[in-house]
Amino acid sequence: MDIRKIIYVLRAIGINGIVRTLQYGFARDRVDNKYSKRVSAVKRLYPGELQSENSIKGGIQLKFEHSSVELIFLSPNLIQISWEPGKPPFPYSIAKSDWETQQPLINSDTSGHSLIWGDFTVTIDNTGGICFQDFKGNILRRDNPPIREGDQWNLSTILAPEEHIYGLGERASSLNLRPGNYCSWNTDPAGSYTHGNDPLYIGTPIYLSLSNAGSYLVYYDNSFRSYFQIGDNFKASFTGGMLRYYLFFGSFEKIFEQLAELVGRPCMPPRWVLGYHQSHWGYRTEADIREVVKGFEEHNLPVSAIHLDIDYMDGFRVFTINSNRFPEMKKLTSDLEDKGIKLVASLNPAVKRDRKYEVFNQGSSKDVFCKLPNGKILSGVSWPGWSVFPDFTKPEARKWWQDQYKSLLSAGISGIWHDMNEPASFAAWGDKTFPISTSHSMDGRGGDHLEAHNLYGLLMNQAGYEAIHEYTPNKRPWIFSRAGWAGLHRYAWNWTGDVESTWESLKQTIPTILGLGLSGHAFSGVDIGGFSGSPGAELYLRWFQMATFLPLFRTHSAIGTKSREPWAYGEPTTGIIRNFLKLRYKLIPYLYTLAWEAAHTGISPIRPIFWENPEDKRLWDVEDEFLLGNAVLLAPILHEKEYKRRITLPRGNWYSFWDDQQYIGPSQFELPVTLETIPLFIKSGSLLPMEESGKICINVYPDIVNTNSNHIYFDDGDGYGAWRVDNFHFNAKQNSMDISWVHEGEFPFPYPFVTIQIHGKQLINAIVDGNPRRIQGNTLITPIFKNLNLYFE
Ligand code: MIG
Repeated sequence: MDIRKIIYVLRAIGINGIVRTLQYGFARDRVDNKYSKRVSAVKRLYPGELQSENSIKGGIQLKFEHSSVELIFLSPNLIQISWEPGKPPFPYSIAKSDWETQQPLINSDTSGHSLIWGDFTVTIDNTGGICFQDFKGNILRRDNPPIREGDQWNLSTILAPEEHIYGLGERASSLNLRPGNYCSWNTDPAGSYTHGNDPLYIGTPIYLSLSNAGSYLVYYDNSFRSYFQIGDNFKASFTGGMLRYYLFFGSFEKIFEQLAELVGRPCMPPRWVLGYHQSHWGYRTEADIREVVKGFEEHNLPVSAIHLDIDYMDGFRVFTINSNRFPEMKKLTSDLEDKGIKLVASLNPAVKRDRKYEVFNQGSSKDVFCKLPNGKILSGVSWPGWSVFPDFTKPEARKWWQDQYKSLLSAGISGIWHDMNEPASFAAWGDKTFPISTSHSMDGRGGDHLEAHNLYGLLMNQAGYEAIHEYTPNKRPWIFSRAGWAGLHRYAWNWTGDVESTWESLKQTIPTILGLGLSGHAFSGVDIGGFSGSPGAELYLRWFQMATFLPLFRTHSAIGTKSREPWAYGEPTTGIIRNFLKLRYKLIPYLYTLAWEAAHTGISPIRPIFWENPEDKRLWDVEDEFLLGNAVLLAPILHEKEYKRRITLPRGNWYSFWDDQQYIGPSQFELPVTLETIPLFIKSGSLLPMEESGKICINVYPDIVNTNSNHIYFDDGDGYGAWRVDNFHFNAKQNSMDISWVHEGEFPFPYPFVTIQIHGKQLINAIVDGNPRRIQGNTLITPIFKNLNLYFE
């Protein structure tokens, strides 16, 4: 621990807190020494001799001397493989189990069995090695026979020399995870981290492989602590459970749609969430909050949400509100609501061990807290001091926890922030979480912390989501969470936690968020300016400019750091930030459409640029750019005093957002930049809807080679009422362009007129549904139409 970290910890938890972290360290070690299974030397067991084979629904089951395996096609693009022995995973992450499997074609010969359905073939040989191929015979993946060592499963997958690996949840690593060693064990790095720290808060064992043969995705449905060594081979080790994994094949779209079907789709957020959020661990009172709001008003800056960090509580007692600091929370939330600002409140799973505290007493009498093997309630250390923790793997505990949200929701809190749910318990050394031997219900079937740990955050989010759904049924729940697992996005967004306030961490944000998206976590964000320090004006500005294009757009910072509101740095920073804030708000129709798409497809709005053309290898390692949906490519500025940067564009024609200059891809070039902007490109053939002062402008970027379809989604912004999707079909030529417009859904088009703005061409004439219409420069204002014919110079 460096001195800064010690000061941070002292400041945050005080001397008594530090003593408790020592006590907890001893207590945890004592418990684990007493109850943990002692493993003596174990044999490495290969599957051994093949003994029998059976055909089962959707596939085949093979029994070997030491293990058995089932291979099941759930769909033509999805295969489930389960090696036993070992406990089957409790299906917390799984949203769909009733797949309409068909019987694949099975070819058997003396060397093994091949299963064929659709475009994919799986072959298992008589030693338990498995090979996955597409219809052209390309080998997508090859698994050696898995090895069993005691309770542990080891699987080694042979990688092609050029193969790239992406995902594995939240990683402070390069975008391509190869080579590298990673662990899946949700971990609070305690106050700050940067490039190279592993594991972090979300260790989802999902990755995408990209090689000359194509790509596939794998989900290891095993929540036990696991290790991944990526070198010549991909070696995965799971410390318990059966070895169950799912493999997804096909185009990226197909892969991610199937993943979303298996682990569930992200939830559609309310529209306000896409605005700007202001947070600081240090806003302590109602007066602080009102002051911040006033700052936004005085500086003419828009804001949609203010966050309450743990100081709003009464002595960090979860689900309480400190009545000295917030005497009238309800009045505060409704005053802010009048200004279009929501309050979001932070929650931790730790419940203070305090006999005068209702939540603790109730939870104790309902028997919802985690216990040790001797039946005693587990005590850990968190903000409130000695604390107990709900066992979210117990249905009664989830239900009880769910009931607690009522008070916050009825005080008008609109969004919930779940923190410390890795779960974290402060310890002076060792693993800052529960003892491994902690017993968990696992919905009645029992398990220890080795199995339940990684699921803890997911299940806390489930309880929270269901609470909001129940108590405010006309609102869409919005939670964002620090920890999670596969399926997290059914309930919550996430943010990347306590990143350092350094240029290095700014740069790290892009691969981290891209990796989260490729692991099925569609909506993420980062503390703008970093969490743990006080960035200078330029770093804050560059961070802000990048985050303008991320789903969660929030400034947040640690206690004791300098106050960091968008006006904190004075001019020219505030003015530039104001422009980016305004741009963000203009882009909300586009962002909202992407959120709606993600809620249907599971595909993150934030994608690596290789998404555009996976065959172009020059794109495979690009980790300083990203795509926002299909239309927008960002190349943020990630270095101090950088006034030109190298741009890589995928194939296609790209327009600079700022000046409509056209660039043809695939290409690489240097682009001069200023402090005022970051490079931003729009793909030809796209439309970019932008809203301002109740008016909508549809920016049209013609593509004279291909026809293109684009759409925009609208609804009321919250709840579950009517919606509409406006589909625009583009057919552009050198000198003209036709746009046809049809819509689905009942929600009325929310604007009386649309402005059509043409980019990259000189407009000379426009015909709307057969009638000429006046143009002004490259702009045309018209009511809704069916057909628009545009003529260019
Ligand atoms: O142990 O609630 O990541 O965003 O400000 C620190 C205080 C607890 C960690 C979160 C951070 C939050 C802080 N929390």
